[in-house]
Amino acid sequence: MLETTHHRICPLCEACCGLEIKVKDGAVSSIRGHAEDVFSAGYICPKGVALKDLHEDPDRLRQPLIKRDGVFMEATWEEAFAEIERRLPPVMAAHGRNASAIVVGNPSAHKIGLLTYFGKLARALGTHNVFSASTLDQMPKQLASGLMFGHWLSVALPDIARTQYLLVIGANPLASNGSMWTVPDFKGKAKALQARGGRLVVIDPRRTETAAVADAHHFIRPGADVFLLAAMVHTLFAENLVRLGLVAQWVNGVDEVKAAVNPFTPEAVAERCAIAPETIRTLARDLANTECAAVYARIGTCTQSYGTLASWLVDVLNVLTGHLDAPGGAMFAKSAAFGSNTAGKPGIGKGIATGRHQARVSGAPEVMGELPISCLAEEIETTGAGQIRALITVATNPVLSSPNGPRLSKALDTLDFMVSLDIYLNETTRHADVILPGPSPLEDLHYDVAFPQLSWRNHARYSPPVFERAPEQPEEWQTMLKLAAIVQGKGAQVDANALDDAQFADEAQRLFGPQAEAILTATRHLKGPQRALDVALRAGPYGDGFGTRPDGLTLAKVMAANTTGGIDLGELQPRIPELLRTPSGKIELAPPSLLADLQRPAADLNFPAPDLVLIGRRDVRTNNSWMHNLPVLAKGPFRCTALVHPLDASRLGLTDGAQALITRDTLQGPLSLQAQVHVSAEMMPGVVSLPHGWGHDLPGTRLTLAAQRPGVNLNALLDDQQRDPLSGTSVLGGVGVRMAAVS
Ligand SMILES: Nc1nc2c(c(=O)[nH]1)N[C@H]1C(S)=C(S)[C@@H](COP(=O)(O)OP(=O)(O)OC[C@H]3O[C@@H](n4cnc5c(=O)[nH]c(N)nc54)[C@H](O)[C@@H]3O)O[C@H]1N2
Ligand SMILES: Nc1nc2c(c(=O)[nH]1)N[C@H]1C(S)=C(S)[C@@H](COP(=O)(O)OP(=O)(O)OC[C@H]3O[C@@H](n4cnc5c(=O)[nH]c(N)nc54)[C@H](O)[C@@H]3O)O[C@H]1N2
Ligand code: SF4
Ligand SMILES: [Mo]
Repeated sequence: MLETTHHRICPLCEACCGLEIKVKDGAVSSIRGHAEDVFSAGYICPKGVALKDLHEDPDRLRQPLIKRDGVFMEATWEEAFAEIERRLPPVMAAHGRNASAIVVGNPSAHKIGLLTYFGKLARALGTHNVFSASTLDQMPKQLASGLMFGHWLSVALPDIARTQYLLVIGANPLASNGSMWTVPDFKGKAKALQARGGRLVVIDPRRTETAAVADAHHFIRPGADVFLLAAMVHTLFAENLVRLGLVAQWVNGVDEVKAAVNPFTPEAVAERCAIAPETIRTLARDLANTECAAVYARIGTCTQSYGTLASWLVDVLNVLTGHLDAPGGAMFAKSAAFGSNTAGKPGIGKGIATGRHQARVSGAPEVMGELPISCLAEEIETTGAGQIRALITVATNPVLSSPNGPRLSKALDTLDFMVSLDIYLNETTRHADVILPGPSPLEDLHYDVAFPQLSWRNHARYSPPVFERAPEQPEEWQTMLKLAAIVQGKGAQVDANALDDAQFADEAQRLFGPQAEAILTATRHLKGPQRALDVALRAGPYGDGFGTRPDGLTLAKVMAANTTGGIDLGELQPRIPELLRTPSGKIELAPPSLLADLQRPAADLNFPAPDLVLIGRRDVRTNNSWMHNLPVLAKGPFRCTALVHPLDASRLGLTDGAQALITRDTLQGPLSLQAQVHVSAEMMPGVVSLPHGWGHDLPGTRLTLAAQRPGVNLNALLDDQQRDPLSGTSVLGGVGVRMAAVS
């Protein structure tokens, strides 16, 4: 048979690379980067190639599973929905809406169906118990950005194409391919930056792959970023380096920031960060004195006790050095569709609110409509009104991805009912009563809803499915709508398409009023996320306005550009003041809640360093917990190793390749796991690095290959009670541990 060529955006990580996929005899014959892609220009990493393995993985679920007497049996879709209808609504009827909970995980950010329909399911449940991987990840950045700029998704990112100085803190884009910053081929772009005389500087407790290509790298004591950043801000004021630049007339709160960082002199923080005062000053001066410069920080600065403060201070530095919203500085993308910061009145808004309700057991405040995922186990365990008894998980594996996974695992077994939308029977979904699989990514259409809002360059790219779905396999948005209908008492028999049509007609009426009729007519040939996408593109900032701007974008135009690599919408453009949605219409440099929270690090300045602390790590051939079952990624050296500096190895009697016990002491007694040691001068002395997402040796899963080299679960050692109090984000690094050789 003839070989056919397909162009597909990779849905596996935030880089959103355009791929060229060849198909012969019904199977993938090759996957490579699509050289003509306007955004990624042919870049690909090994995970993109692994889409073939994912599509063909015999362990990937292709049919629903129902657990009967503790054993999973394959079932039809009709049987699965009937089982859910039989068991879920009664729990909610007996115990109230908050007795149900929903958790959504990382892959949902990459799926238009899951992302645009998740809200409908959550609203149908009507529960306060909404959790996501965001509170293991970027919530601090979103909270800080929301407080400063008025919208959760107005996140500034480096204009890498034009910058001359890039300071990267707690991120390793050479392994992760970038996060909260969609930047395929970071390495190529960093090299181009250096070739034009610019500099890349990295702050990380490990000499990472990114640090290795940087012009300078400084170790930092884990968890100490807030001190470094505050001292850099202090230096700007002390040395009269503050220049607000283009955004000057739109900034509130400069004097308040100056007063607030007063205690954080370079001398005061140096020991806490393990960075010399003169180095801190040089970092601040270089940032201020380079015309085009930006600070970018990521997960290493988020998943720590001062995550929101650190995320905020990053943009305080960008603002005070005149780099915010300036070409070559830290800018804002403007997406073609679903750009939440292009909606509504430009330049002013309601801002964001938190704490509209609280977690029942801990009292942790709601943030962005969610409660901290680390509260999930205690909310299931603790009896009383509002105790969680029924759970829906959507593309998430919190038994491995959340701190204190073993506790959560036990709690899940006590639920009255659990449904998982997932493509594997894994450490979390084994606890479900019903598992509903999504189609293979290659059977799904693709348009990135989230990442164009975080992209290094503006673009619009759509991919049709490469393969047809099996006739009985629903799209995931249909599954979500069905679940929503079941909990709303509309019955499992309801037709998802008809329901979607009715809901769309209502929404069009609400959003477009008198124009709604014309919009319904114009989109009559579409359904589901495709229809939502057409409306979003046409009503969006580059859209055709349903005919009022005939040259503008439509879904048809974006679809037609699929084979030629999508539509380029140009380099980042200044967006202030139009982007702002704060009530003042200004950038709030000094949000009161953040100034108040600075009391915590001020009190913590002289906290002594534990002898040894644990941090995490990513490898380019992994993706959190769920890609260890794919042959092309699983091969090669064992990756779940504990990296230890030679000085620590010798003082602790650890040898390369040998096993060691890593122990964290808790009030309830010691918690330990055993890992293979790799002695490496990459590490900062006193810091050990172990990746997360491993520990595939639990019973009852169906992950044949992953189970052969299971690794250990870092999160079995971490504490589910340690959070950044503002964002609810878990502390996943900088935790004091002991290490000893296993004899
Ligand atoms: N210690 C420590 N813990 C961490 C981190 C860390 O750095 N250190 N990182 C944290 C971060 S940043 C994140 S984002 C979280 C991730 O946390 P999670 O989202 O809970 O974890 P993943 O491993 O990404 O699990 C994804 C799940 O989605 C399923 N899946 C994959 N594709 C699809 C699909 O198309 N449809 C459906 N329905 N399901 C699918 C997979 O089988 C898997 O069960 O982990 C966090 N945990
Ligand atoms: N290959 C691969 N790619 C991925 C993923 C994956 O699992 N594998 N996961 C995806 C997800 S969900 C996310 S959120 C992104 C994350 O993307 P990144 O933020 O780039 O993630 P990491 O590679 O973990 O880099 C974090 C760095 O922070 C350092 N660090 C740890 N603690 C501290 C600290 O206290 N301070 C400072 N300054 N640094 C610290 C670590 O040594 C590490 O080098 O990656 C995404 N991409
Ligand atoms: S970097 Fe790799 S995993 Fe990420 S989008 Fe590109 S090919 Fe896919
Ligand atoms: Mo993440």
